[in-house]
Amino acid sequence: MMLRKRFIFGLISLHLMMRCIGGNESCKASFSGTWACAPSWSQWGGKCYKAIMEPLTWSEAKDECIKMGGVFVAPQSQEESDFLMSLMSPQSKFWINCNDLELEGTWKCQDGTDEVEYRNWDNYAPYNYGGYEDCAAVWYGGKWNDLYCDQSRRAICKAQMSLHDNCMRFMRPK
Ligand SMILES: [Ca+2]
Repeated sequence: MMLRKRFIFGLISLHLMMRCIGGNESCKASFSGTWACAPSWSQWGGKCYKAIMEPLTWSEAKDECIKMGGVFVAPQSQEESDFLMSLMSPQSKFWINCNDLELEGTWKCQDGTDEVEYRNWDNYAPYNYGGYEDCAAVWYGGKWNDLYCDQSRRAICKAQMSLHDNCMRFMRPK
């Protein structure tokens, strides 16, 4: 009897799996779907954002965003910066994708591979304290400060929205 129950349960599970994996008619019918952010990512301005709450070094944060299917964010406007701060608890400091590692004093900010012109340095920053503060973080009041890249801070990743069908699958565009 127990075996029979298991068999029936197995059949039902298999059927449900095939509905989604096999791309049956009900999944195909809604394939046009909607653009959405993957679960646990927050949507803003047509993009998806996720905070990494575990402190990481600047380059670890950059790698982690890629692993998560996104890019390390550098805000492109005050509005985007305000949104990023809302993802963090008040006054939390976090890395952004800006550095002057290549050439001291020449700051490069990138949103993925796109150059970002927006800057929001705090008064007197960047200081280059000690001669090697080469990575930028959002500091008090949303202003930026330069820090040693090997400090551990939180960070935020940004990703494209993905197509979401009624089988709860997300397809990230290439
Ligand atoms: Ca520097």
